[in-house]
Amino acid sequence: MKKILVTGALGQIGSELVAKLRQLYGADQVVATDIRMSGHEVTRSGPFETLDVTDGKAMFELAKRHRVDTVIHLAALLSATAEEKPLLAWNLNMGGLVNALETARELGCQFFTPSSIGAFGPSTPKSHTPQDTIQRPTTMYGVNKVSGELLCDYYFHKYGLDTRGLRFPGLISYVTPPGGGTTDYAVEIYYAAVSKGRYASFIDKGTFMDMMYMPDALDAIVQLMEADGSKLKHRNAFNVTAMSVDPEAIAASIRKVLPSFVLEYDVDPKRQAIAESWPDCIDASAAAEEWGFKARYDLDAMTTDMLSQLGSKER
Ligand code: AKB
Repeated sequence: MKKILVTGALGQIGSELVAKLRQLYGADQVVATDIRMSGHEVTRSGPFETLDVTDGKAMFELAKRHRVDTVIHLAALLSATAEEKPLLAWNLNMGGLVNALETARELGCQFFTPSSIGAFGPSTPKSHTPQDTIQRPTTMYGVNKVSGELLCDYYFHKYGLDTRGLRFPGLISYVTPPGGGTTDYAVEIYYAAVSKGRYASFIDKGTFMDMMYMPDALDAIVQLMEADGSKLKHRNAFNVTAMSVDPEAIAASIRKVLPSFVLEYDVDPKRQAIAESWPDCIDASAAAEEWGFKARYDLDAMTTDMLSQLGSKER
């Protein structure tokens, strides 16, 4: 039976991933950690400890005490915040990652950490971005993500550590809102549609980025972690996506359910510049070939579910 340590467990991915892993492997088998302690369900539904991922010794001792055999390292600053605080981002994103890799190496754990479409940059092919291509990102977040992909490859080649990872697109969910990301507009738009019937997007019309609904992202993590390692060629940076959308496409999908929804624009030049440096749509065929990745939700299926889940929260 797996014993899994999750960092960043109260974040957008972590809060839902911990619940899923506890369902799959048993509540006591998943040790959730985060720098903050909150009244979140994750802190009550199984073991929870506060952990600052920049403290490598604390991480190692916690992992050893709980006898974990898998480390899922999620704690990180997202793209917009990282651009505001580049040094903090370097220290947290890279320092946390190397501590998590060292913990996994010393304890012989399987390892997962997410990369992102942010690992690409303006010189990357924008459309159907291949799995293996130019990666010269111009954001601190992107620099962290490329370095992270390489570092995970290094730990695999040098130490035989079973490292795995996905390049996530924007993730959309109704459970825990993201914070500090460039793709956050695609989550805010649904909350605003339900609560106010209108939304002012900080990303401009015609700016396409990849997105994926959270249930697909969680399935992808579990599927990749359970995949036969001998079949993986791209261990640490699989392109995954479910749709390529701009704000107008999401609004049109919302209007199929809420016809009076109004989309306006209040473009944030900083986040717009980040978005423009990323691909329009990435190619996820390597993930499909090597471990069977397939997203279940397209834009309309995701919209229907998001609006009904948020609507029932609102009532
Ligand atoms: C962000 O916008 O920073 C993240 C990401 C795509 O990695 N959602």
